[in-house]
Amino acid sequence: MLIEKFKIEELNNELLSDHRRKLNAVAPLVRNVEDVLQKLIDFQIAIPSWALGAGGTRFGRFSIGGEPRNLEDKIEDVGLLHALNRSSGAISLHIPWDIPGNINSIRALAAQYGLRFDAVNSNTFQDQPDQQHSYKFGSLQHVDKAVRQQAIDHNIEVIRHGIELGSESLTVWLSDGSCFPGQLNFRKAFQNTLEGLHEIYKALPENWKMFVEYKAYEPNFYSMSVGDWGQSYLYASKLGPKAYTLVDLGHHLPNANIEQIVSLLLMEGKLGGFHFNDSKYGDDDLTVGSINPYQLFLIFNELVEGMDAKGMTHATDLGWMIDASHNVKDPLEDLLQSVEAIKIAYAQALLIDANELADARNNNDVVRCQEILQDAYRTDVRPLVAEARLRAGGVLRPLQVTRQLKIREQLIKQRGLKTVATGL
Ligand code: PSV
Ligand code: MN
Repeated sequence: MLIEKFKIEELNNELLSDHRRKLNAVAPLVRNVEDVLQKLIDFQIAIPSWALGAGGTRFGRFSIGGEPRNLEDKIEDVGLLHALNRSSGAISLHIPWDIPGNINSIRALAAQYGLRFDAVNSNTFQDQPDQQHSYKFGSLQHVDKAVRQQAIDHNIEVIRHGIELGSESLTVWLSDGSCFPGQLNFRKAFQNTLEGLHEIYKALPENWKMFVEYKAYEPNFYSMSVGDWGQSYLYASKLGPKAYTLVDLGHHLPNANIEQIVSLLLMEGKLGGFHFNDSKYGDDDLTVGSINPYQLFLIFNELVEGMDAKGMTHATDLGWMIDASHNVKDPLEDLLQSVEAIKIAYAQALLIDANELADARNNNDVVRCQEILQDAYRTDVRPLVAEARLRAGGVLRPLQVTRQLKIREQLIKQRGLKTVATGL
């Protein structure tokens, strides 16, 4: 579904005076407002191809209607998000959920919407109908070499698809681990996994990165073979300079200090990418910023500070992606909310004066440290985010427009009520 340029202008015009009033209130408070706006314009967050349909739990799944029926529909949905917010300019594919059929037409379609292909993701956590060996007891960690080889071959196949699409990174998330004590020799599982990752690493093109994603638990509940950032860091370090740790916000044990993890990984040059979501208990895959927006801001504070310390480019030197599921919300609306929450946290982090904070720290002025952070966090930066969107050609209020234009109703008309998208 394409939204005409004139329509966007028309919708914005109605809201312009209200927007200007709000922007004029906040802009003078910001030191480097033009710089902040440019950084916001540049910052793009990839949308995963598996997050465009209704999600579910093991207890059930409730369709929302008009869900994408194929990869083309998914690209169209991300194109729509990007037209509205100008911040979702990339799509990340999960193989084999979304194997591109005709590569040229898929690439052309994405280009038409101004989208690029972000990291490709492999899947050795489910058995596919035509698969020879089962991953029931793991993939790269498996005691049987044939299973390990199958998982290696699959990852290399995913890289091949990625090359065709123009992706430049592979994300490997392994569900490998054990459910019961005694089931696994931890050392052997680690060594097998490392060996397999090495084989995959060797197949990476020169300019590619490999992201090793960790997760504390689920589907294995006693141990995970890439269970935390320490293990991921160990693999990434042993693999070489193209391997990095990927942080998925929902993959930690309760109360983990994710901002500290981020800071240290950045310091070591081993932070590769992000999967944004939010959670109350675990890997809840909730809308970014819906539960703990302050934590998100603190994470962005470390990201901005850590990237600046290394002279990195915020928009392009790390992989930014949403990884969420939508059980009760319309996925398109949910994703718009997530992107907005990320941009707000990023904008707030950009407000912090690093020198002022350093000074307060050096004087052990704990109170001032907190004030500096919370001043930024409590600044209403939404008009800045909206202004960046406006300048980039998007709409001032994406959510409102989605409803005004009756997007879901139109998709249901176009695709039908009972469509099911591939994914979990
Ligand atoms: C695993 O929970 C994960 O976060 C990985 O990134 C997978 O690729 C994705 O979710 C699958 O939904
Ligand atoms: Mn993830």
